Amino acid sequence: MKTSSKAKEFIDLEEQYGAHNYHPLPVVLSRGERCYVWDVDGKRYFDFLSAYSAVNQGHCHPKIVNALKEQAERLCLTSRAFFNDSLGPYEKYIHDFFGYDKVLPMNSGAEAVETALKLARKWGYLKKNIPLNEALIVTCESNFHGRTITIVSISTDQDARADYGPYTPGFEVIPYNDVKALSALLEEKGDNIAGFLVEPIQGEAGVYVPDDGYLKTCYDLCKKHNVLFIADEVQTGIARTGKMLCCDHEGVRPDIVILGKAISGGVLPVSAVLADDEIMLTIKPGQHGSTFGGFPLACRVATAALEVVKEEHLAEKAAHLGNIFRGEMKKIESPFIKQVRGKGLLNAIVIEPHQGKEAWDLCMKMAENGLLAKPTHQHIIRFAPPLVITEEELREAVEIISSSIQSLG
Ligand code: IF1
Repeated sequence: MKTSSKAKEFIDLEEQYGAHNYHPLPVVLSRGERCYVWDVDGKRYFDFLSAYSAVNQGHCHPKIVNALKEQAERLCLTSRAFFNDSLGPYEKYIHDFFGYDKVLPMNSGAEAVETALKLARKWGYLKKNIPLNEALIVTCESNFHGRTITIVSISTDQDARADYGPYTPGFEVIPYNDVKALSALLEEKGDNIAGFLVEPIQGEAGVYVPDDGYLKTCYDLCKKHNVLFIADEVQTGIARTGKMLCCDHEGVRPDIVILGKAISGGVLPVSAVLADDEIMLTIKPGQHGSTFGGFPLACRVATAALEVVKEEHLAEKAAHLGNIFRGEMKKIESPFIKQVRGKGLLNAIVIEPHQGKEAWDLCMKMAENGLLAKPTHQHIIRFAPPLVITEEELREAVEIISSSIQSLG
């Protein structure tokens, strides 16, 4: 893949003046529309990352962008020191949309996860009567919940956590997709356990889909031990996996739902924590917050973004197109493809390195051929296009993926 001198200028600027905490593909993007992005040289690509599933509604969706423009000209930020005429209507909209008593608005996904952890601890002390400072929260190996000190404290990924200690205590880590491990831990320490935090599908781990019934069984175990079931739907939520929430596939209604990314259609950093009164009202004024959390701009943008998901039937589309995508991927005969997995339009192929070529090489080849995707963990490539992609476009993209794989050797 050739990098133009124009592209190189931008890459060099980041290299020279930005922290080196990422290793991007050498593509410099400057415009986006629906499922496409264009680089600085005008070359068009299918976006099969969707900003890690933040852009489910497609790039620069006109309805969302208009909501942004209209509100930006009226009122952007008030802080929560005063009321404003965007937050209340948004909160009611979220209540009607997801069916929880209350929402606590934040900005990044990590902040929403932190909020859920705080809520679980508060609830643990105030409602479950766990002795003070003894509350435990259970998490899973290979999780990804964000980048704060507490969240990396529960990570099992050395890149994410090394040299950031001392780590936050009060967590237990068990294997993912292992009901017995959860059951045993609950039997042993259930009285002190406030919550179980889980991704319905592990994204960063490589789109690791648990066995059917896993979430439901975990939920039932949590209920048996009076433990909060906390779903991190930051990546799996908002129609990505073929249902509005991934937990909907198993009819599970989490006690706490964590949302981020696509709740704003990728237009602003917006996140949210949903819970019923018994849990949410344990946090009192002054006990949690954020300057931007629930700011008027975010409220209007997120409302528009959720309206788009409903109006354009994105959950149904994701379910339908996901089946087609996995079906087509499984038809490709190549020594490179070890496994195809996923749900809805959150998919991955596991690459078997072959003739010295690995996932990164395939991503470079696909970029050359007009499709962007990113490897995770060296041997896995995630495929998650915006949900507004049409079936025709999806089939065109499948052709690019297929011919790129064949041309690798
Ligand atoms: C990075 C991955 C995706 C998330 C879940 C919370 C957060 C995330 C389930 C935090 C964030 C990100 C962040 C981004 C890479 C990325 C990612 F590759 F690491 F796994 F999406 F697939 N819960 N995921 O997936 O949300 O604070 O970022 O808003 O950190 O490099 P955030």
